[in-house]
Amino acid sequence: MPTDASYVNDAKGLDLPVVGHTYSDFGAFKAHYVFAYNQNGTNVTTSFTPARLGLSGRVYVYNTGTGAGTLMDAGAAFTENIGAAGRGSYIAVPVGGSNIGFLGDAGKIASLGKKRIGAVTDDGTLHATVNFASGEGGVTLHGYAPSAPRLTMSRGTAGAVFYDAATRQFSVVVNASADGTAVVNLSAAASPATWYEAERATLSGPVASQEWPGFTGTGYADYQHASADYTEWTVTVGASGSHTLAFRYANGGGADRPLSITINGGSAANLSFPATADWSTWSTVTRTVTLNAGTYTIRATATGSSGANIDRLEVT
Ligand SMILES: [Ca+2]
Repeated sequence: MPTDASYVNDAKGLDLPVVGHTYSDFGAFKAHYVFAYNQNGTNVTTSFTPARLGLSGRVYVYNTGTGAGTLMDAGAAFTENIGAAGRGSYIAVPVGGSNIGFLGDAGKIASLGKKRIGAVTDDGTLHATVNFASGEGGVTLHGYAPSAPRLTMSRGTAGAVFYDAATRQFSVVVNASADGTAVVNLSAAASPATWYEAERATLSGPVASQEWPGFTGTGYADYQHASADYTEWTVTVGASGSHTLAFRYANGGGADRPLSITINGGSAANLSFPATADWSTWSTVTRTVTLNAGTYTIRATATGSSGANIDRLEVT
């Protein structure tokens, strides 16, 4: 069923992809499935606001086609380019006190369908009941965690938990107990590093792109010009002292593509972004700075050569 927002768009004749929506209801925990397709081939951007689906607080939005996900506030708009003939399929789940964004069965489109996932609660630990068919083998569960998750089993058994620190996604294979169910308990420590995706920063010149895979969030900043183009983040520093600015990037251009870094418009200093093997190989360069607690704007400006593809800024 289309959301109210897409009915409104149709009624106004606006050129926006239709967004459909359904959900799996576990009481306080609801997993929302969002479907977008390009109705008329001219507008390629889909957008929805998780709060308007009924979510609040932190949410994790996962693209079931690309496997990319982004942690965001429910009140913000999730926007993604789905291409001229595109379709987009997303799962949006709440991220509660456990810090886990639980996406359910990695092998199912309705990954938190009630036939597979019987219950989900989050009381600081996320508890999920997994239902198995008679004689069924292992089921792969997956989701978001800001750091390697802790897993215990109340019923059934589990293999090793795989955690990818670059994407902040985990997966684990669980097996049923004799009663045909498994109950997993998951939690994760909040990460000391805060991520700021480039595609959600202020882009003056660079465009948000998704052409090359391996990015986090919903894309990266693709610089267009050899000078003046900039990406500007607003970041919050909690404690005064030495901090690391880590820029994740890809540079398949074969040579260094330095960017000029300024903080609050202060003195500029170039930072090297050396070539990576290709445009889908991502690396990180860092700069150490001393900052007092507070809010800062950090700008990365093209200085004589088009910039690398910038995925995100991490501040620790
Ligand atoms: Ca990104």
